[in-house]
Amino acid sequence: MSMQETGGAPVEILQTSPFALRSPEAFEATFKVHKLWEASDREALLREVGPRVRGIAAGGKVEIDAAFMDTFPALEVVANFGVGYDRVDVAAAAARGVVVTNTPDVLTDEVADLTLGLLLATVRRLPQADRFLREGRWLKGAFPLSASLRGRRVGILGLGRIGKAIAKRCAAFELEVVYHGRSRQEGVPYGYYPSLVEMARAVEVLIVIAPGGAGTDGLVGAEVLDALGPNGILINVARGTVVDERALIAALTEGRILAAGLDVFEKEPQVPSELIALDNVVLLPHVGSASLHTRQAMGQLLLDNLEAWFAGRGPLTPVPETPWTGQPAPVG
Ligand code: NAP
Ligand code: 8YV
Repeated sequence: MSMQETGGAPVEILQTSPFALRSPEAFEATFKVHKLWEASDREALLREVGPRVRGIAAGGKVEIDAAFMDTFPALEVVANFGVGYDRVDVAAAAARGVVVTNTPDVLTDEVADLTLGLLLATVRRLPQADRFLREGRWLKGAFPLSASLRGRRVGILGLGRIGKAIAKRCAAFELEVVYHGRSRQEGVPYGYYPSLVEMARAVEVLIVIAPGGAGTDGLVGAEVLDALGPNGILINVARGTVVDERALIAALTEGRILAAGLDVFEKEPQVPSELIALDNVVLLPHVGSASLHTRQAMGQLLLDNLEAWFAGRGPLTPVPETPWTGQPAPVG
């Protein structure tokens, strides 16, 4: 089914970066898709198609800010590839009557699985053990005994969809879970800490899975890391910006925390050389949701949002800052 405007022309979409789709052919048969990353002259492409673009399929590092949105006077919807939408200026979108959608739920279990894998890898030093074997060092002696997950309390910063899935997995590992967020949640079986520093003081593992953006910038800084303490393990699967990277490097280097497992970084894909040089960190290239199965499900949900919007049914998963008011989109 192609989305036709009056007069027979297909709805035009700007795609900012490549992402997984079960059927890219279906996407391109449904919409006229302009691929920003393939353009030899991006400015020229934007000048040419900007006035006709009604939807943006957003992913990768492109910031969808107010100035970028102004390139598209007919813009109705920004469909974000990912549940985190910190690269989209949702206030600017709301001010323009543009709806923003994201991809919640379809990646929750995948990211939670990865988080437990990263936690185990960090505490039991699995990548270091793998390197030890490959380098032939086992032939000369046993791998040094590691720290243990046993007896640790886990504090979750951000007990949302993914945070709850992580908490369930932690319970299966017989780990006590507590959480911090801006408010206490009714009906959850985990202890609540209104203060992040107090929670860090009470746990030996801190898992960060709150959204990025201005509200959480540098939330985990020196004070929180010092409260976590020399036996403490930090796991960040949220956004690099939530953790003060310089403070983290200092705490790891000086043994003020034990170890860290990081899937995200402040300026990814740039990772500070100081982190790479450390032996008490496990570093992953932002792979929380990165299985084919889950990335295709995310791509499908993005596409379903665009199709629903341009069929006049409204968005399937709008972000809270741009709720759908029930005004149908102009039917294409
Ligand atoms: P969610 O359901 O919206 O949960 C977010 C949680 O964070 C909520 O419990 C919220 O609780 C808390 N929170 C929000 N602002 C906060 C603040 N300023 N201080 C403390 N807590 C705060 O989102 P989700 O689906 O679980 O996803 C969470 C995030 O994970 C995404 O935004 C994304 O950045 C990241 N993520 C990373 C990967 C990866 O590949 N590594 C994959 C998927 C998602 P309160 O409202 O009570 O504060
Ligand atoms: C993706 C994510 O890696 O959903 C998110 O917020 O961080 C990940 O699932 C990313 O959005 C796509 O590059």
